[in-house]
Amino acid sequence: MRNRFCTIFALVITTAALLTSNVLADDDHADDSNEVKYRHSVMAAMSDHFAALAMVFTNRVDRPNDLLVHAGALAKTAPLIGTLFPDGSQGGAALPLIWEEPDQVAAAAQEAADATAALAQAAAGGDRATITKAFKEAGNACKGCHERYKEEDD
Ligand code: ASC
Repeated sequence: MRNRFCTIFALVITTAALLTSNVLADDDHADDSNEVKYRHSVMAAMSDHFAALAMVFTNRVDRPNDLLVHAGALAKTAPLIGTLFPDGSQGGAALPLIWEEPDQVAAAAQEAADATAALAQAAAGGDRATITKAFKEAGNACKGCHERYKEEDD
């Protein structure tokens, strides 16, 4: 029993170390704080689900059942956005303006949460026009916030 616990513990630690080193190796921001890295990881996860959902929806892959997976992941993750900018976590691609207008940021984060919830609901309903509209609105919620609060990509 004790041995098995040790094995599992070792696996968890090794996996965590591997993943962390992967993030560090990949990242332009190796010196960033863990809060900044975490913010980046969560945002990148959403970006990837958004991209995967688009591939499914436009039939670039024949995986109709995956639509719900990605829409659900977005709807589950987006409520974190409002928590990703605690005091002291300045840095990364986040512009300082975020910490100067927290109410506006909270409203924008809520908008993203609402838009992804609507997208998940649309995906569950299965109507293409409704999904298209919800997809665009979710994209606009991401984009609107990034335009005001995110450093431009190079
Ligand atoms: C993404 C991503 C963004 C937004 C934005 C939506 O998947 O990485 O920054 O969606 O492009 O318009």
